Amino acid sequence: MARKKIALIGAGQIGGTLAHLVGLKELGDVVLFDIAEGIPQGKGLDLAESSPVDGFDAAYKGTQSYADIEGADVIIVTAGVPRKPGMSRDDLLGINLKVMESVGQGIKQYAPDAFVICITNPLDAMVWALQKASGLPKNKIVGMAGVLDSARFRYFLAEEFKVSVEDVTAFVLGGHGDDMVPLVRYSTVAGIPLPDLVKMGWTSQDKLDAIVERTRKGGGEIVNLLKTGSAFYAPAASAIAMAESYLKDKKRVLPCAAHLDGEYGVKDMFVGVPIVIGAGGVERVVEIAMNDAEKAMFEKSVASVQGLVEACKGINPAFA
Ligand code: A3D
Repeated sequence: MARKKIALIGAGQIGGTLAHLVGLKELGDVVLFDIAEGIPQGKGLDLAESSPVDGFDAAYKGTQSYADIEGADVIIVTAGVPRKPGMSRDDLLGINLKVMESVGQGIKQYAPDAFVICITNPLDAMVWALQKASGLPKNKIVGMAGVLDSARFRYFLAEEFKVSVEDVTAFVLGGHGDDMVPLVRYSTVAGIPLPDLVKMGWTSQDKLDAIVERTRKGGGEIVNLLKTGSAFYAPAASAIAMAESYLKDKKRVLPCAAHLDGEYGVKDMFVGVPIVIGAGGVERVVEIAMNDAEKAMFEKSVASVQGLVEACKGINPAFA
Protein backbone atom coordinates (compact mmCIF):
# COMPACT_ATOMS: atom_id res chain seq x y z
CA MET A 1 0.00 0.00 0.00
CA ALA A 2 1.34 3.43 -0.92
CA ARG A 3 2.17 5.78 1.92
CA LYS A 4 -0.44 8.33 2.93
CA LYS A 5 0.10 11.91 1.82
CA ILE A 6 -0.05 14.70 4.36
CA ALA A 7 -0.04 18.29 3.16
CA LEU A 8 0.88 21.07 5.57
CA ILE A 9 -0.27 24.51 4.44
CA GLY A 10 1.98 26.90 6.34
CA ALA A 11 5.53 25.82 7.13
CA GLY A 12 6.17 28.11 10.07
CA GLN A 13 6.65 27.12 13.71
CA ILE A 14 3.67 24.75 13.90
CA GLY A 15 4.03 23.53 10.30
CA GLY A 16 7.67 22.54 10.84
CA THR A 17 6.85 20.75 14.09
CA LEU A 18 3.97 18.93 12.40
CA ALA A 19 6.29 17.80 9.62
CA HIS A 20 8.73 16.43 12.18
CA LEU A 21 6.03 14.55 14.07
CA VAL A 22 4.58 13.06 10.88
CA GLY A 23 8.03 11.63 10.14
CA LEU A 24 8.77 10.39 13.65
CA LYS A 25 5.35 8.67 13.76
CA GLU A 26 5.67 7.40 10.17
CA LEU A 27 2.21 8.68 9.27
CA GLY A 28 3.10 9.28 5.61
CA ASP A 29 4.89 11.47 3.09
CA VAL A 30 4.84 15.22 3.66
CA VAL A 31 4.23 18.19 1.39
CA LEU A 32 5.12 21.52 3.01
CA PHE A 33 3.47 24.50 1.31
CA ASP A 34 4.30 28.10 2.20
CA ILE A 35 4.37 31.43 0.37
CA ALA A 36 7.79 32.17 1.90
CA GLU A 37 10.22 30.89 -0.73
CA GLY A 38 12.87 28.50 0.53
CA ILE A 39 11.34 27.97 3.97
CA PRO A 40 9.31 24.81 3.19
CA GLN A 41 12.13 23.53 0.94
CA GLY A 42 14.75 24.14 3.64
CA LYS A 43 12.70 22.64 6.46
CA GLY A 44 11.75 19.66 4.29
CA LEU A 45 15.38 18.92 3.41
CA ASP A 46 16.55 19.37 6.99
CA LEU A 47 13.85 16.96 8.23
CA ALA A 48 14.60 14.42 5.51
CA GLU A 49 18.25 14.52 6.60
CA SER A 50 17.17 13.64 10.16
CA SER A 51 15.36 10.49 8.96
CA PRO A 52 18.42 8.19 8.75
CA VAL A 53 19.30 9.11 12.34
CA ASP A 54 15.81 8.58 13.69
CA GLY A 55 15.12 5.63 11.41
CA PHE A 56 11.96 6.67 9.62
CA ASP A 57 11.00 6.64 5.94
CA ALA A 58 9.09 9.62 4.63
CA ALA A 59 9.45 11.84 1.60
CA TYR A 60 9.48 15.61 2.19
CA LYS A 61 8.64 18.14 -0.51
CA GLY A 62 8.68 21.89 0.02
CA THR A 63 6.64 23.90 -2.44
CA GLN A 64 5.01 27.19 -3.44
CA SER A 65 2.59 25.41 -5.77
CA TYR A 66 -0.83 24.12 -4.73
CA ALA A 67 -0.60 21.47 -7.49
CA ASP A 68 1.75 19.56 -5.18
CA ILE A 69 -0.97 18.92 -2.60
CA GLU A 70 -2.96 16.95 -5.18
CA GLY A 71 -4.47 13.78 -3.72
CA ALA A 72 -3.52 14.57 -0.11
CA ASP A 73 -5.25 12.36 2.48
CA VAL A 74 -4.89 14.88 5.29
CA ILE A 75 -4.24 18.63 5.16
CA ILE A 76 -3.29 20.66 8.21
CA VAL A 77 -3.60 24.42 7.81
CA THR A 78 -1.47 26.82 9.84
CA ALA A 79 -1.01 29.49 7.16
CA GLY A 80 -1.40 33.04 8.40
CA VAL A 81 0.05 35.12 11.18
CA PRO A 82 0.29 34.26 14.89
CA ARG A 83 -0.21 36.55 17.90
CA LYS A 84 2.39 38.85 19.42
CA PRO A 85 2.22 40.11 23.01
CA GLY A 86 -0.71 42.50 23.50
CA MET A 87 -2.71 41.01 20.62
CA SER A 88 -5.85 38.96 21.00
CA ARG A 89 -6.61 36.07 18.64
CA ASP A 90 -9.41 38.19 17.20
CA ASP A 91 -6.91 40.86 16.09
CA LEU A 92 -5.74 38.37 13.46
CA LEU A 93 -9.13 38.08 11.76
CA GLY A 94 -8.75 40.44 8.80
CA ILE A 95 -5.33 39.14 7.67
CA ASN A 96 -6.02 35.47 8.23
CA LEU A 97 -9.45 35.56 6.55
CA LYS A 98 -7.72 36.48 3.27
CA VAL A 99 -5.29 33.63 3.80
CA MET A 100 -8.18 31.18 4.32
CA GLU A 101 -9.73 32.33 1.04
CA SER A 102 -6.60 31.43 -0.94
CA VAL A 103 -5.95 28.19 0.97
CA GLY A 104 -9.61 27.18 0.44
CA GLN A 105 -9.25 27.71 -3.31
CA GLY A 106 -6.12 25.53 -3.41
CA ILE A 107 -7.83 22.72 -1.49
CA LYS A 108 -10.96 22.94 -3.64
CA GLN A 109 -8.90 22.62 -6.82
CA TYR A 110 -6.39 19.94 -5.82
CA ALA A 111 -7.51 17.99 -2.75
CA PRO A 112 -11.28 18.10 -2.31
CA ASP A 113 -11.30 14.59 -0.77
CA ALA A 114 -8.85 15.37 2.03
CA PHE A 115 -9.64 15.47 5.73
CA VAL A 116 -8.71 19.02 6.73
CA ILE A 117 -7.63 20.26 10.15
CA CYS A 118 -7.43 24.03 10.61
CA ILE A 119 -5.23 25.60 13.29
CA THR A 120 -5.08 29.23 12.10
CA ASN A 121 -6.57 31.76 14.56
CA PRO A 122 -9.10 33.05 15.42
CA LEU A 123 -9.76 29.35 15.17
CA ASP A 124 -13.54 28.88 15.20
CA ALA A 125 -14.10 31.66 12.66
CA MET A 126 -11.19 30.61 10.42
CA VAL A 127 -12.36 26.99 10.15
CA TRP A 128 -15.82 28.32 9.28
CA ALA A 129 -14.32 30.55 6.55
CA LEU A 130 -12.10 27.74 5.26
CA GLN A 131 -15.13 25.48 4.86
CA LYS A 132 -16.93 28.21 2.90
CA ALA A 133 -13.90 28.89 0.69
CA SER A 134 -13.09 25.22 0.04
CA GLY A 135 -16.64 23.85 -0.22
CA LEU A 136 -15.49 20.77 1.71
CA PRO A 137 -18.18 18.47 3.13
CA LYS A 138 -18.80 19.55 6.72
CA ASN A 139 -17.74 16.18 8.14
CA LYS A 140 -14.33 16.51 6.48
CA ILE A 141 -13.13 19.72 8.11
CA VAL A 142 -12.47 20.48 11.76
CA GLY A 143 -10.58 22.98 13.86
CA MET A 144 -7.90 22.08 16.39
CA ALA A 145 -8.29 23.81 19.75
CA GLY A 146 -10.03 21.59 22.30
CA VAL A 147 -7.33 18.92 22.27
CA LEU A 148 -4.76 21.61 23.06
CA ASP A 149 -6.88 23.40 25.64
CA SER A 150 -7.69 20.15 27.42
CA ALA A 151 -4.03 19.06 27.25
CA ARG A 152 -3.09 22.28 29.05
CA PHE A 153 -5.81 21.65 31.62
CA ARG A 154 -4.60 18.03 32.07
CA TYR A 155 -0.99 19.14 32.49
CA PHE A 156 -1.83 21.74 35.14
CA LEU A 157 -4.02 19.23 37.00
CA ALA A 158 -1.37 16.49 36.90
CA GLU A 159 1.15 18.99 38.28
CA GLU A 160 -1.23 19.98 41.10
CA PHE A 161 -2.12 16.38 42.03
CA LYS A 162 1.39 14.97 41.45
CA VAL A 163 0.05 12.15 39.29
CA SER A 164 0.81 11.05 35.73
CA VAL A 165 -0.62 13.16 32.94
CA GLU A 166 -1.82 9.87 31.45
CA ASP A 167 -4.33 9.40 34.26
CA VAL A 168 -5.89 12.84 33.97
CA THR A 169 -8.71 13.37 31.51
CA ALA A 170 -10.15 16.80 30.92
CA PHE A 171 -12.90 18.37 28.96
CA VAL A 172 -12.88 21.83 27.44
CA LEU A 173 -15.80 23.04 25.34
CA GLY A 174 -16.74 26.18 23.44
CA GLY A 175 -14.75 28.55 21.27
CA HIS A 176 -10.96 28.83 21.45
CA GLY A 177 -10.87 32.13 23.28
CA ASP A 178 -10.42 33.30 26.83
CA ASP A 179 -14.08 32.42 27.47
CA MET A 180 -13.62 28.74 26.56
CA VAL A 181 -15.41 26.36 28.93
CA PRO A 182 -13.25 23.91 30.93
CA LEU A 183 -15.84 21.43 32.25
CA VAL A 184 -14.77 20.52 35.76
CA ARG A 185 -17.52 17.94 36.29
CA TYR A 186 -16.42 15.92 33.26
CA SER A 187 -12.71 16.07 34.08
CA THR A 188 -11.24 13.26 36.14
CA VAL A 189 -8.21 11.58 37.66
CA ALA A 190 -8.54 7.87 36.86
CA GLY A 191 -12.31 8.32 36.59
CA ILE A 192 -12.74 10.39 39.80
CA PRO A 193 -14.41 13.71 38.88
CA LEU A 194 -12.64 16.91 40.00
CA PRO A 195 -15.43 18.04 42.39
CA ASP A 196 -14.98 14.71 44.25
CA LEU A 197 -11.24 15.29 44.42
CA VAL A 198 -11.90 18.65 46.08
CA LYS A 199 -14.12 16.86 48.63
CA MET A 200 -11.36 14.28 49.15
CA GLY A 201 -8.95 17.11 50.01
CA TRP A 202 -6.66 16.60 46.99
CA THR A 203 -6.98 20.29 46.19
CA SER A 204 -9.04 23.32 47.21
CA GLN A 205 -11.82 24.95 45.20
CA ASP A 206 -9.69 28.12 44.99
CA LYS A 207 -6.75 26.24 43.51
CA LEU A 208 -9.03 24.47 41.04
CA ASP A 209 -10.56 27.81 40.00
CA ALA A 210 -7.04 29.20 39.47
CA ILE A 211 -6.16 26.21 37.24
CA VAL A 212 -9.32 26.76 35.19
CA GLU A 213 -8.34 30.41 34.74
CA ARG A 214 -4.76 29.50 33.81
CA THR A 215 -6.13 27.05 31.20
CA ARG A 216 -8.30 29.79 29.67
CA LYS A 217 -5.29 32.06 29.38
CA GLY A 218 -2.86 29.25 28.49
CA GLY A 219 -2.16 30.56 24.99
CA GLY A 220 -1.45 34.09 26.24
CA GLU A 221 0.95 32.78 28.90
CA ILE A 222 3.14 31.25 26.17
CA VAL A 223 2.86 34.33 23.91
CA ASN A 224 4.08 36.55 26.76
CA LEU A 225 7.05 34.26 27.40
CA LEU A 226 8.06 33.77 23.75
CA LYS A 227 7.39 37.42 22.75
CA THR A 228 7.93 36.66 19.03
CA GLY A 229 5.07 34.24 18.36
CA SER A 230 2.73 31.72 19.92
CA ALA A 231 2.83 28.12 21.14
CA PHE A 232 3.78 25.45 18.63
CA TYR A 233 4.88 22.16 20.18
CA ALA A 234 1.61 21.36 21.98
CA PRO A 235 -0.59 22.70 19.15
CA ALA A 236 1.26 20.48 16.65
CA ALA A 237 1.04 17.41 18.90
CA SER A 238 -2.71 18.02 19.29
CA ALA A 239 -3.39 18.23 15.56
CA ILE A 240 -1.33 15.07 14.98
CA ALA A 241 -3.57 13.18 17.45
CA MET A 242 -6.57 14.24 15.35
CA ALA A 243 -4.90 13.30 12.05
CA GLU A 244 -3.86 9.93 13.44
CA SER A 245 -7.40 9.16 14.57
CA TYR A 246 -8.60 9.77 10.99
CA LEU A 247 -5.77 7.93 9.21
CA LYS A 248 -5.94 4.88 11.48
CA ASP A 249 -9.74 4.96 11.94
CA LYS A 250 -9.17 5.04 15.71
CA LYS A 251 -12.52 6.68 16.41
CA ARG A 252 -11.08 8.74 19.26
CA VAL A 253 -13.43 11.03 21.15
CA LEU A 254 -11.74 14.43 20.98
CA PRO A 255 -12.90 17.98 21.63
CA CYS A 256 -12.64 19.80 18.28
CA ALA A 257 -14.22 22.76 16.53
CA ALA A 258 -16.84 20.89 14.49
CA HIS A 259 -19.67 22.07 12.29
CA LEU A 260 -22.91 22.19 14.28
CA ASP A 261 -26.25 21.97 12.59
CA GLY A 262 -28.61 22.26 15.53
CA GLU A 263 -26.55 20.25 18.04
CA TYR A 264 -26.12 22.18 21.29
CA GLY A 265 -28.70 24.62 19.88
CA VAL A 266 -26.10 26.04 17.44
CA LYS A 267 -26.66 26.44 13.68
CA ASP A 268 -24.02 26.71 10.93
CA MET A 269 -21.07 27.46 13.17
CA PHE A 270 -17.91 25.63 14.16
CA VAL A 271 -17.59 25.42 17.93
CA GLY A 272 -15.57 23.17 20.22
CA VAL A 273 -17.51 20.04 21.16
CA PRO A 274 -16.60 16.38 21.65
CA ILE A 275 -16.61 14.45 18.38
CA VAL A 276 -15.66 10.99 17.15
CA ILE A 277 -12.95 11.11 14.45
CA GLY A 278 -12.59 8.00 12.28
CA ALA A 279 -12.16 7.06 8.63
CA GLY A 280 -15.46 8.84 7.90
CA GLY A 281 -14.08 12.12 9.24
CA VAL A 282 -16.37 13.58 11.89
CA GLU A 283 -18.44 10.46 12.55
CA ARG A 284 -20.46 11.75 15.48
CA VAL A 285 -21.03 14.89 17.51
CA VAL A 286 -21.35 13.91 21.17
CA GLU A 287 -23.99 15.99 22.94
CA ILE A 288 -23.39 16.03 26.67
CA ALA A 289 -25.80 17.36 29.29
CA MET A 290 -24.80 20.69 30.82
CA ASN A 291 -26.11 22.31 33.99
CA ASP A 292 -27.33 25.92 33.96
CA ALA A 293 -23.97 27.45 34.87
CA GLU A 294 -22.15 25.42 32.21
CA LYS A 295 -24.81 26.28 29.64
CA ALA A 296 -24.43 29.98 30.41
CA MET A 297 -20.63 29.78 29.93
CA PHE A 298 -21.05 27.80 26.70
CA GLU A 299 -23.58 30.29 25.32
CA LYS A 300 -21.26 33.20 26.11
CA SER A 301 -18.45 31.46 24.28
CA VAL A 302 -20.70 30.69 21.29
CA ALA A 303 -21.76 34.36 21.20
CA SER A 304 -18.09 35.42 20.85
CA VAL A 305 -17.63 32.98 17.96
CA GLN A 306 -20.86 34.28 16.37
CA GLY A 307 -19.47 37.82 16.55
CA LEU A 308 -16.34 36.77 14.66
CA VAL A 309 -18.34 34.87 12.05
CA GLU A 310 -20.48 37.97 11.47
CA ALA A 311 -17.29 40.03 11.08
CA CYS A 312 -16.10 37.53 8.41
CA LYS A 313 -19.41 37.89 6.58
CA GLY A 314 -18.99 41.67 6.74
CA ILE A 315 -15.55 41.46 5.12
CA ASN A 316 -16.52 38.81 2.56
CA PRO A 317 -20.25 38.99 1.76
CA ALA A 318 -19.88 35.92 -0.51
CA PHE A 319 -19.65 33.85 2.70
CA ALA A 320 -22.95 35.17 4.11
P1 A3D B 1 4.18 31.12 11.87
O1 A3D B 1 5.41 30.50 12.41
O2 A3D B 1 4.18 32.58 11.59
O3 A3D B 1 3.80 30.33 10.53
C1 A3D B 1 2.78 30.73 9.68
C2 A3D B 1 3.27 30.47 8.27
O4 A3D B 1 2.19 30.77 7.37
C3 A3D B 1 4.45 31.35 7.85
O5 A3D B 1 5.54 30.52 7.46
C4 A3D B 1 3.90 32.17 6.68
O6 A3D B 1 4.86 32.38 5.65
C5 A3D B 1 2.78 31.27 6.19
N1 A3D B 1 1.77 31.96 5.39
C6 A3D B 1 1.28 33.22 5.54
N2 A3D B 1 0.36 33.47 4.58
C7 A3D B 1 0.26 32.35 3.83
C8 A3D B 1 -0.52 31.98 2.71
N3 A3D B 1 -1.37 32.84 2.15
N4 A3D B 1 -0.36 30.75 2.21
C9 A3D B 1 0.51 29.88 2.75
N5 A3D B 1 1.28 30.16 3.82
C10 A3D B 1 1.16 31.38 4.34
O7 A3D B 1 2.93 30.82 12.83
P2 A3D B 1 2.64 29.53 13.73
O8 A3D B 1 3.01 28.31 12.95
O9 A3D B 1 3.23 29.73 15.07
O10 A3D B 1 1.06 29.66 13.90
C11 A3D B 1 0.21 29.47 12.79
C12 A3D B 1 -1.23 29.84 13.14
O11 A3D B 1 -1.72 28.96 14.16
C13 A3D B 1 -1.44 31.26 13.69
O12 A3D B 1 -2.61 31.82 13.13
C14 A3D B 1 -1.63 31.03 15.18
O13 A3D B 1 -2.39 32.04 15.79
C15 A3D B 1 -2.37 29.72 15.17
N6 A3D B 1 -2.35 28.97 16.43
C16 A3D B 1 -3.50 28.36 16.80
C17 A3D B 1 -3.55 27.63 17.96
C18 A3D B 1 -4.84 26.97 18.36
O14 A3D B 1 -4.91 26.33 19.37
C19 A3D B 1 -6.01 27.11 17.51
C20 A3D B 1 -2.43 27.51 18.77
C21 A3D B 1 -1.26 28.14 18.36
C22 A3D B 1 -1.22 28.87 17.18
